[in-house]
Amino acid sequence: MRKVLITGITGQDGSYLAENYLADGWEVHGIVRRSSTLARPRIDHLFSFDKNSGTQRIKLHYGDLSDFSALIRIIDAVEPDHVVNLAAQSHVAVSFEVPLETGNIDGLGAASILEAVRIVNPKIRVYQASSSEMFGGEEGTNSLNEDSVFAPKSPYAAAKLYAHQMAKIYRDSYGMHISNGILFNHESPRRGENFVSKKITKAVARISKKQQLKLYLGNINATRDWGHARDYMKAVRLMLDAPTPDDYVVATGVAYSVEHFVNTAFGMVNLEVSSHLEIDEKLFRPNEVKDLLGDPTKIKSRLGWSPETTFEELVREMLNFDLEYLQ
Ligand code: NAP
Ligand code: G4F
Repeated sequence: MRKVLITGITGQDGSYLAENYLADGWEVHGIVRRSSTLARPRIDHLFSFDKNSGTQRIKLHYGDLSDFSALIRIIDAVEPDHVVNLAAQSHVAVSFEVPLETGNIDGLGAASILEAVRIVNPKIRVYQASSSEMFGGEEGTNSLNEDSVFAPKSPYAAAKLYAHQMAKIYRDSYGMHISNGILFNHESPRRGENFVSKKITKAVARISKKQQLKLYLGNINATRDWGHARDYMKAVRLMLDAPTPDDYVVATGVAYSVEHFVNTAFGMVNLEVSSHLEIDEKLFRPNEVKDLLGDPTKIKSRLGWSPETTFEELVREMLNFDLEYLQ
């Protein structure tokens, strides 16, 4: 049975990617940090037993991206065919609060994964979760592709760019099968609650049920190219299964403002935005990535990937989930 080792398996993307591999018959291994609770709400539903063999096809291992010895030990013991590095301190605004931790995990932690794979077995295929944040997104930027210039604006983006370059260096120097996915924003009902999409849909659901009065946001003029995490994890699989490794932008090719997201979500429950939205200066970032729009031409033409979920379908799915949760 083929095996994948996923770091960040408890996160939004990790949960969809684990489902994707399990559906394909793979054995899925995940690295998890020890925490004071055992609840892992995004992956708890995956712990079902394989009906034929009676064996569990998802297995968790304690580790941390800052612990190189654990990474070596786990990769050596699991003997995976694929290693997917999704683990990160993934919040841009928070990276200004914890810049060193962000650099340690998102930058050096990613390099540790590459070095551990090289030492244990350089034939293992690797995916590194790069980010559109690396582009910096100046106002009015045209659509961004694999050849666009990187200009990171946050500790998060700088750490991701270091990891991105290290992945290329390991690929070119050692002939390893390592791909960087430069993913633009992707959301889902499982999105972390302090990202703007989930903050909006959760607040709109609560306001519509009279459990909350106001939604406080920062810069609502920023634009983002929003897709669905489930679709984007299919792109990750295509990169890992491709005969040769490469770097790919993954995006929808359409961007909307945060304000448009707010209007769409409030419109779905027939509520007036102006009565509920407040702008809070404290939520503005020290350095804002204004506009991000991706050009997915390369992955469409070379790997045949296309987004399957429209912006309206994404907002609807997130809002319905949050409404049902309240019931
Ligand atoms: P997420 O929901 O925040 O998940 C992050 C995962 O990393 C969690 O499983 C978390 O574990 C784990 N983690 C954090 N620090 C760790 C450490 N020191 N050691 C081991 N594991 C650690 O993020 P996501 O949205 O799924 O994103 C997945 C990856 O794609 C991240 O690298 C992110 O930066 C990148 N990315 C995301 C987007 C997007 O729009 N979602 C776009 C581009 C790139 P806990 O559950 O214990 O916290
Ligand atoms: O949802 P966000 O926090 O996502 P952001 O900063 O674009 O980062 C996400 O996407 C990146 C890919 O481009 C990933 F690499 C990264 O890991 C993460 O998944 O903010 C989106 C926009 C920003 O312009 C922000 O300033 O929304 C704006 N915003 C306005 N008010 C807010 C808020 N963002 C958050 N989180 N909270 C607010 O109250």
